[in-house]
Amino acid sequence: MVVRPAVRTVVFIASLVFISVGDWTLHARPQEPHQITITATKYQFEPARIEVKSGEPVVITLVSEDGKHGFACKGLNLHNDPYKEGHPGKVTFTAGAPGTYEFKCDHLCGTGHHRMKGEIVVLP
Ligand SMILES: [Cu+2]
Repeated sequence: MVVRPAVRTVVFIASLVFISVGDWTLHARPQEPHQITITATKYQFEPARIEVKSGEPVVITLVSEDGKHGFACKGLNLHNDPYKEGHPGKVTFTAGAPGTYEFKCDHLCGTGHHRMKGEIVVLP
């Protein structure tokens, strides 16, 4: 069987397009967010230290076990309205520049409120 040069060229180009589109769809998939749950109790966060990678999407679910608590991380410009038992909060962000950023409870929750701190470590 003789394949004409024009047909060979069309098949070759179609193969390149097929390979390119396949490669593009592989890389176009959105990255699954790094899911982290932080539990707040009087007067601590658990875990109090979390690590994320620079550039990765992150979802932090904030769970309270004993009343209203807050969450704020000024260095990463994160804030969540007070959350309470059965009504978790959620903070979504993409980790920026590597570093260590303090977060704290920003809802006055009792005498030990000032101790409710933690840190988000953004790794390179
Ligand atoms: Cu508090």
